[in-house]
Amino acid sequence: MHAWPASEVPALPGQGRDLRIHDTATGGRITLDPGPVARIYVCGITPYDATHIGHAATYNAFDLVQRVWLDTKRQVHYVQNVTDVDDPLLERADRDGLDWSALAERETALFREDMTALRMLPPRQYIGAVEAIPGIVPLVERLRELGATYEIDGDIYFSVESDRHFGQVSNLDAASMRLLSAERGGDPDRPGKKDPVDPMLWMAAREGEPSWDGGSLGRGRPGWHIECVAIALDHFGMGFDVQGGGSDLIFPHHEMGASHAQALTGEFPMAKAYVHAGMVALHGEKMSKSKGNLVFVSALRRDGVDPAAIRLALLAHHYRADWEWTDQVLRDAVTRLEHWRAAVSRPDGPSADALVEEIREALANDLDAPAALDAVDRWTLLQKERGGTDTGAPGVVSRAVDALLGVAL
Ligand code: 5CA
Ligand code: ZN
Repeated sequence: MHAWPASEVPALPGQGRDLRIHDTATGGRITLDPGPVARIYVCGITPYDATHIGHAATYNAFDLVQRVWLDTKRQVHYVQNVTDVDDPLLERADRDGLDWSALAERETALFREDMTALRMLPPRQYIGAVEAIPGIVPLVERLRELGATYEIDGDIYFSVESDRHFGQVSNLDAASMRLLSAERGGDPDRPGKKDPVDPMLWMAAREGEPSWDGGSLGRGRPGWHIECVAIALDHFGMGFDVQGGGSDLIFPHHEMGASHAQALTGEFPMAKAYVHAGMVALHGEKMSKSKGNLVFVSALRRDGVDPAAIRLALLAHHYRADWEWTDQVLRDAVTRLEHWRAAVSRPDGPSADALVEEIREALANDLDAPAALDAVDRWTLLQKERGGTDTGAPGVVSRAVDALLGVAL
């Protein structure tokens, strides 16, 4: 599947800094030391509705990871999936009388437009679940050979018992796992399960639902977690740098994914850091397609909101915080954008050398974008109140804000 076009990332003077980031699995901050090519897998959308601000906030966090790495002169190998077949997508297509694949295609196309408008750097590979099926089948077969699976009425389940590191991503107790499994696509109450949270690897074909040839597995479709594992292992193998997504993916999705990979390879861990963005709410509740309390990026764009202002609204919140989208959040971002643009459109200004270092340090410090915005605000205020004589400064600020924060002034 094709991704979307990359915006230019201006090179900056001086040296970027290594990223210190919060890792969900260990609960602490780690300094990542990727090789010359940093590897990051970020879970993509399930395309049954348009990109909302919550999605955009999560992709913004991982876009910052990329930008910090690029600033250290590393290359970034970024892979993202799109869950273009899964229960919620089929249910929505059914409800609206649409063909499921046409719905997925339409919403994925809109997602690409939104990502482009927001200047999110594209993944090198953008892979759909459907196109990943030929790679998924042999992995499920291999897990079966290893004795890590069992069957209920033709559906193949993964036994979490088969990975001795199971539980080390989320560190949750059994009761919490069971609760979250029921909420997030699992079936803990199905009779015949060894462990209530065991997830499906391969679902036998259902009447009226799409299915694919699964070789020795029979016709069916893949489970959700094995989809991301197959794609990540295909491009990276084990021990890649970052597995990313929103905090609602910690359990079961990233826990199960890590266990699938660890059971398959006997290696640990799957990723060096498990990084999770907080949840954006609207009217007091998590913004979610299933609840329908959504603010769409495309709708804001249609209303004439500058995508750079949307991006600044996202950046004003620390990626790990849960926060609430309000009209005021957007108004503040629009005002900030106006101030910044006015400040960089003058022919000279106060020196920006220290500012570039401040932005770098803020982002390297667990992606502290709000601190980076404060630093730019301070330069902007100085520019407004006192000005300066450095003719290169406005250009440096503009390039730094573009390269490190993805905001075009
Ligand atoms: N296709 C799967 C991942 S393989 C999926 O979770 N799709 S999704 O469309 O539901 O979500 C896409 C990404 O947006 C995930 O990383 C999810 O954690 C994140 N996300 C969803 N809702 C919110 C929200 N309200 N705030 C922040 N991030 C969110
Ligand atoms: Zn995923």
